[in-house]
Amino acid sequence: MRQGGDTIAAVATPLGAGGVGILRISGPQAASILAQVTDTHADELRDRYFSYGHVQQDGRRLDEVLFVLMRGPRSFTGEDVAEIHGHGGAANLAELLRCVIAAGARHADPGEFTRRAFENNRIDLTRAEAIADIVNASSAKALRVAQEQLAGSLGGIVNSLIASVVELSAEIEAGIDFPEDGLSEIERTKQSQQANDASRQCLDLASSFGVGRVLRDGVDVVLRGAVNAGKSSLFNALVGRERSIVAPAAGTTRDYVEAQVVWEGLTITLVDTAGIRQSSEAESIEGQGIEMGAARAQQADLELFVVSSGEVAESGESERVMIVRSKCDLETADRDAPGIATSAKAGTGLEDLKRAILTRVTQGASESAEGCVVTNERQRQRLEAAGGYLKAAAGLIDRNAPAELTIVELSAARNCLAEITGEEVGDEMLDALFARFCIGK
Ligand SMILES: Nc1nc2c(ncn2[C@@H]2O[C@H](COP(=O)(O)OP(=O)(O)O)[C@@H](O)[C@H]2O)c(=O)[nH]1
Ligand SMILES: [Mg+2]
Repeated sequence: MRQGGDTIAAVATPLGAGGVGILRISGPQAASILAQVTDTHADELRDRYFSYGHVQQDGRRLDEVLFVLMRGPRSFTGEDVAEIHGHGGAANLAELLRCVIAAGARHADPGEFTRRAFENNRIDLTRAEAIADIVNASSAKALRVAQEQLAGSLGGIVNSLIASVVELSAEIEAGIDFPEDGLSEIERTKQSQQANDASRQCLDLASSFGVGRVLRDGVDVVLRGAVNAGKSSLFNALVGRERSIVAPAAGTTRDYVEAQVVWEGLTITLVDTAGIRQSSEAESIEGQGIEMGAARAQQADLELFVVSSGEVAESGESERVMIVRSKCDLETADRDAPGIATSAKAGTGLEDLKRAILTRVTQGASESAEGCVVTNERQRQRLEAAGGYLKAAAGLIDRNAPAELTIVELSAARNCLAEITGEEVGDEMLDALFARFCIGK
């Protein structure tokens, strides 16, 4: 990532046909570049007022546009920010961007606008990450979690945890300076309780990652079972369209087919795999397909083991495996057999199956006491570490250990928490974090 200080530009809207496309410019030269490309006087540019005009290059009109200047520090990045609203369309926006680059801006790196907002203290790291999550949200629930995080719910909780740890440290530190006063049993109990409470809150938030991940990324559900069990038919019935080939000939689905559905606001990726059977040659295309399907099934959150009615399931229910009976419209169907009874042909049992899947994948997944969830592994890991240090600190207080030792644990906890909000964070980590943003964000 290059140093800030120069002026960056990028197309902020997706490249494709659209009514309006937006070009964003940020940096010390934003105003002068905007004035130059719109052939306006810099003093005519009023802060936060939209103007109508044209982008021109060498006296030639490129597009009819609306433009606005938002002077720093009251802007998204904290720098001067200009926006040019032109007509949508990849070719038009590319031409406008070329014109802005020719006027002195450079192409922005992925996430560079948001990174500047973070580095200029406009937003903390939890909110920067929430922006990426909002942009990428594929379901209503994922969007809600990201919006809450953008509103500062996680940042707020982490900041109050930091405040509580700092306060406790100060109190203990004061005890070092006046050791003759000694610490009463009551005070010690109170301090250890405070450390324990903070620890529990950290661990509670860390464990919300289970549900946070499910809400943000959705879950993978894979269909497995013998060839001809009716997996592809069930898959199509659940997806609601013909996505996977269904045929009476065994071995029709060669490797695996995926489709995304959104059920009750939750993104579910359904995966149809090749059936399980000993292929005549392990090296055959079908054999490879079966292996690919098995590998894909390994990564799934839940496996639907499909068994034709009238046949015996060769796999049992488990935490990861749900038995589903197919073809229940057939005469041979056994009503008392285990598993959820479905018929792709008659369309029966599908709602029961959906409900069972949703219950299973959200099982035990509760949001933290504050109703806030942690959505990425980085946050989870830092919270768990902070929780560990705080617990250790509480133990030291209980044992009346030297105050210096307790303070070491508390400051380690504080550093972990500060990494979540980005108060204390290395360049390398920021590079990795912003690299997952798209250009123009
Ligand atoms: N009667 C009946 N036949 C079904 C049903 N689902 C699938 N089949 C038939 O079973 C055969 C295998 O289906 P398919 O979905 O390709 O199974 P897969 O190999 O497990 O993917 C096909 O001939 C389907 O028409 C069902 O609900 N009822
Ligand atoms: Mg199939």
